[in-house]
Amino acid sequence: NIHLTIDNKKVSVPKGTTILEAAKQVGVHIPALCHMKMDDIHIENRPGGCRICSVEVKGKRNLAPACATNCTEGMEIKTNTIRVIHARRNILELIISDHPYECLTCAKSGQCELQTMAQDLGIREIHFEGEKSMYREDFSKAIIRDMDKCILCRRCITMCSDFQTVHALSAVERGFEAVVSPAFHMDLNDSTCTFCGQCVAVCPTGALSEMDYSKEVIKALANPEYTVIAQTAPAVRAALGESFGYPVGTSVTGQMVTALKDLGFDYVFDTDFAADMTIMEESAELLERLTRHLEGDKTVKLPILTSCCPAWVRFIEHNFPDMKEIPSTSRSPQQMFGSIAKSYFAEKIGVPREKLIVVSIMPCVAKKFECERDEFKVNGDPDVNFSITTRELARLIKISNIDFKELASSEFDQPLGESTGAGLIFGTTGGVIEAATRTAYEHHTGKKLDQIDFHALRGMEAIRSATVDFDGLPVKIGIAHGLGHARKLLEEIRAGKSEYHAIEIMSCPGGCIGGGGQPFHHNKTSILLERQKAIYSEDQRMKIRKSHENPSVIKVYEEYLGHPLSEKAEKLLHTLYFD
Ligand code: HC1
Ligand code: SF4
Repeated sequence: NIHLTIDNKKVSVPKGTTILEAAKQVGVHIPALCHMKMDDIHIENRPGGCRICSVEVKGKRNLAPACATNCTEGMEIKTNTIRVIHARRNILELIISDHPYECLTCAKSGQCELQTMAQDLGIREIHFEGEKSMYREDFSKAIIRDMDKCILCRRCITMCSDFQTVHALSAVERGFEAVVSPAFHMDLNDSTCTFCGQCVAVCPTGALSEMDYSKEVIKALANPEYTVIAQTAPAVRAALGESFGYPVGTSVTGQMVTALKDLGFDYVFDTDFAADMTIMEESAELLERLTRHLEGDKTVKLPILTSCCPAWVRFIEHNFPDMKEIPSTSRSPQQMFGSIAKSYFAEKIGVPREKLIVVSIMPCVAKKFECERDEFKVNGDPDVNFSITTRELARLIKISNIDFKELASSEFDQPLGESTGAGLIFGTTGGVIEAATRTAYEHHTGKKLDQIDFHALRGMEAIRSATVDFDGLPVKIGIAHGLGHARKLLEEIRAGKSEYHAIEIMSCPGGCIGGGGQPFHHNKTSILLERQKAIYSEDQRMKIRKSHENPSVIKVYEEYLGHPLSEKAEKLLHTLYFD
């Protein structure tokens, strides 16, 4: 171990520890802007670029960046001398001099790390003059890039390249013209971006934000010609409370439903209902492929891959176009919901589909892109009209002057609001495949599961695997969250080395609970773990915990679809990607 002092506090750390990490161990806070580290998902961004974390090292002429300087024996470090504070303030002023003063209207206001730091360091005037705006804004279907607000911290590049292996973003040009951008200054829409939103989730400023559809939703709600329906994704309820001061990991399902009713939605339904339908279809597909495989059919492709994550779908389309037959053809719950709402439910209440507006509340920004895909439109009318994020919903609630903390809880409307614990656990990594296992096991074996919780499928490890015994048939299951980890599993399949029968893939760290549209986690993976706990404990409390036991789902099959994989189900609930 190496021994040193930080602000006169003795500390002993292993070789290779940075000053920033060592300082944390003795409770010394060193401010940092570009640095980001998320241990549980093995992500680190330390370009040593912003220099805000500069500290004084005895005997050295220059200040040292704490995030990029390793501790050495006998070091004496001071983190808050006049010289350090002066340097930090100067650096921050220089950064701000090249940043627009739009705090009052910026989407990130109140959550912006640059704004917070300017307050913390007491910046009251800027002594430097920066360049005029030189970048155009880039509006994709899901994400807005406003590069005037970029501080070149490169956290987005780390997420996009290291974690997702998408490499849609990199730093181009030099000096004042330097900008983070897709190659050749392309728009995100034309790039290989998957719209996973992980760059948005870690951006310290308002340079990257979600495309905001709140105004469109407000207009629809105010128009008496429309019947407006909300569907809420599983992961939203586990994080929405954070925007209203609830402790992390508080499920606010009932209050969320009340808030949506107060906002004026005619029906408040649950995406979890459609997640149960997804399980009906996807588990039927899995069993069909497995049976044919066991019968020696060489044309059948295994493993089957879940396909409810739209960023993941876009990733496989771009990177593995030779593997078309592998993903499940089942649409995502968001899209199954839209399709059933605008057919079965529209017929039930006698409203023509053009007069029905479906709004989804999602933890995700890629869902905005998904509902605009041509596969999910009927004569140009999208099955889901608008998808808004958890953050946009929180803003809508605040705009409407609803006091969220004072709301009583209420129940989802019926029939598309009935759901099970299986639909709910979709919100966390491992949940989709656990839900599918609960149903596929019972359908395959004809036996009741004694133990519904498949602990072997849970956790936060990047790639996990387990073998589930289907009454003598060992079913091998793989799970990956993060597209870089998914890539590894796909390369195994391509090389003919995969032993899995079924694989769940989600793009975001932790699955949807870590989606790019959730309240900002400020790079704390502990927040994702708390949200995950909230999801599993709500599942425990649910009366029904298996998708095939959802009475409203059973009814839709009886009244409308027939059975999973029927002709009508194929038409309304399945799709083919890769077009
Ligand atoms: Fe998800 Fe899904 S779980 S993709 O993570 O399959 O967004 O929450 O709604 O569609 O149900 C997201 C969450 C969500 C879909 C479901
Ligand atoms: Fe990369 Fe995802 Fe951001 Fe697209 S949305 S640029 S894929 S991190």
